Amino acid sequence: MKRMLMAAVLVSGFVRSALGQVNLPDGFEIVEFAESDTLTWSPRINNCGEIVYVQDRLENSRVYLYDNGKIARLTEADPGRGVFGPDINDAGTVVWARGLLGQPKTWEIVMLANGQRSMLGKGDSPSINGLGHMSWEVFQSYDCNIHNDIMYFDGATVERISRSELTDQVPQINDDDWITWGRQNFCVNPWVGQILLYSEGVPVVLPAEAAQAQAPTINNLGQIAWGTNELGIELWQNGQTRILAGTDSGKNPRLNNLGDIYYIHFDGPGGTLWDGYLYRVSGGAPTIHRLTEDTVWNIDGDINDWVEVVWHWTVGPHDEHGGIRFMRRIRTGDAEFDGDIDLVDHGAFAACITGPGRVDRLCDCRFVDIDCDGDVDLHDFAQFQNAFRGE
Ligand SMILES: [Ca+2]
Ligand SMILES: [Ca+2]
Ligand SMILES: [Ca+2]
Ligand SMILES: [Ca+2]
Repeated sequence: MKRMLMAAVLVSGFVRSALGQVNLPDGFEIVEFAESDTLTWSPRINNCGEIVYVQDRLENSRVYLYDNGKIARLTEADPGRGVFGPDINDAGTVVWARGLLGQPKTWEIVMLANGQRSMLGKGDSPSINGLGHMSWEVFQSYDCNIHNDIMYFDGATVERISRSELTDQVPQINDDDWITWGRQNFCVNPWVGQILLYSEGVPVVLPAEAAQAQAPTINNLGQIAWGTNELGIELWQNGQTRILAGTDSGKNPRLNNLGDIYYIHFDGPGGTLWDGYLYRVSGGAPTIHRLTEDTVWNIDGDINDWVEVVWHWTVGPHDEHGGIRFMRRIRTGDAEFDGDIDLVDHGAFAACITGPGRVDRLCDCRFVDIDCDGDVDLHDFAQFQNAFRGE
């Protein structure tokens, strides 16, 4: 039996702010959900458009799953013990950490797969790949650095792949079980940071121009990108590192498997506002799209292979009011986004028909749920027919 609790079906509202210099890619729109007074954070998205995120302050936080307009709560409130850092893969397996606020020795990894929950051991900051393999960190001790072991889970056993006297954190894994993470030294001033890659049994340091490399992201092309404090986004591939032109002082990048990157950048008067940006290569020549320009902070997020981007926003650094923004594909009946609505799309539509009534995990069929009510039925077909051009 599924243990998730269903929340009310959401009514998504369009972003209301005037977005002056915003330059969304063609065929996308931004919707908002999960607005709250008590923190909404840490969204991750898979290729089915499913989004996991955390809501509420850490001591009382819970994991939620957004799927094509519906929100389900995956964890119950457990006063004093929070959840954080969720991730989700295309199979719908969700993983997160839970534990007591400020007591990292209590933190442990929880996996939810096919309605079954399991505990995988101590740790936090889990990252899951398409095979259900994972990486995470395990707190050991701290001085001026936070000593974390970096772990690899192959679906059956957990193995430690790194231990250092520096600050190793936030490992990310791709489908080839390559694991990358940042290693900082905060015992020197200014601090310094390196990016590591574990792909052949021993961690190696990747060449970086930046002295303060941090927070890497990895994809299935074997690309690794990270933020720097001074240079913009650096991208490593096949032994070479280069700086991505135009991403000056961009931070916290997230790669999809096409090489597109969501990142954030300090904008606005006095450098007081963060905005979300998309560095896109899948549309042809690299283009930079500014996704937001308003008076709130648009911060960390994630991107999938449909170039859909999710991130969280907050009123400001000391304000817990905020929510999730989701840049999704506009639904026109074009099922594979090649710019037309033809017999190929007609075939996709026919294969996706569900009849009336919400269906979970529509996945790629969500794109022909044209009226966004969770099914693919005759109402959607009527809209499809109006748009159909034949050929
Ligand atoms: Ca098409
Ligand atoms: Ca076509
Ligand atoms: Ca319907
Ligand atoms: Ca529908």
